[in-house]
Amino acid sequence: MELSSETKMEMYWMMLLSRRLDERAWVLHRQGKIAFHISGIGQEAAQVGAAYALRRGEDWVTPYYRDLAMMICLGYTPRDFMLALMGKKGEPTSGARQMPSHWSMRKANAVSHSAPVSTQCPHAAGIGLGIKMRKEDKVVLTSLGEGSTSQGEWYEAVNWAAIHQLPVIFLVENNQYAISVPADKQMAVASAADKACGMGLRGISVDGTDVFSVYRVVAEAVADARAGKGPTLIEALMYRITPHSSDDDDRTYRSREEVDEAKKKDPLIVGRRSLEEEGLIDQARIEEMEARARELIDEAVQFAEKMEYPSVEDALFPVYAEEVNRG
Ligand SMILES: Cc1ncc(C[n+]2csc(CCOP(=O)(O)OP(=O)(O)O)c2C)c(N)n1
Ligand SMILES: [Mg+2]
Repeated sequence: MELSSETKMEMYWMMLLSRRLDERAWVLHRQGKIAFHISGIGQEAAQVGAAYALRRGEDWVTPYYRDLAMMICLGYTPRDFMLALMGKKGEPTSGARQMPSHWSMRKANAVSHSAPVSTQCPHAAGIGLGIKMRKEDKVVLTSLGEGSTSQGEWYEAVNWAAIHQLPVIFLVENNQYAISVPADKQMAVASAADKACGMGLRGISVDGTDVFSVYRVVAEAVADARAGKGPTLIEALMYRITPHSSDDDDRTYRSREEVDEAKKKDPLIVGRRSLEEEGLIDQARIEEMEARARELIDEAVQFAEKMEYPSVEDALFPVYAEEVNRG
């Protein structure tokens, strides 16, 4: 489970690339080039840490809309993201029919989710049951926000996974808010992980701004799941640095001081600090990464801008079973 220096650097790169992509989405929105963006800024460490604890491409994921960094780790590209934001032809998750950030990717075993929050959790429990019945050496990870742990679907999924000891990891990305509602108005317990004790599974809370801590905790849960020890609930604590979405004005419900304070624990700062302490990263290396990210993102934006919109006929795909192998 020890990470090599190379892998640690790669994880940092994944966080950096996702951050810059996400920031570009905000710019494109303010330029009037895209209609909507929902951001994962501040949540990259949890997503990258979790993704690296999986056998990517073999294990299953049912992610949620903030998981850009997780998807990047699974092979989603800057071009894919830009095509989705602009609703252009060739968008790989749904042929540009889903909202942006409603990910899925067949080659990565990443299952599409729909707009009602937590509905990806029963999907994960079902996939977990399938894995168990087929005796496959796989796990499934689902992610959601802390507000979404108020949903009935979530309780049903966790309860089911615990009863049947399914290989499921429930990753709660606790970013302190559900749109404008703070976490203490969503739950009476101090931590979403505390909810586990009422349902008979392990519940662990971890610093979700530290990519390597999240990796360790999720890797352990994955090892348990593979060993037949059933599901784990993991709460990764972080802060939603941006407004809920490009349609939200967070100044109406939280102070700038609060946001500025949280930014001190930005996952990119935390990650950089630990790599610096190990002597793995310096300013020159960071600048190199920044330049590479800018180049990739500029290219992706240009590619998507030039791409046409899907044709009317494309709306029929994949309505009929004979078409499902396309793409
Ligand atoms: C069932 C359902 N109710 C309400 C909404 C509207 N909605 C979209 S995101 C969201 C907040 C979810 O908060 P949380 O689970 O903490 O995730 P976060 O957005 O903070 O990452 C809400 C209420 C929805 N999509 N689905
Ligand atoms: Mg939240």
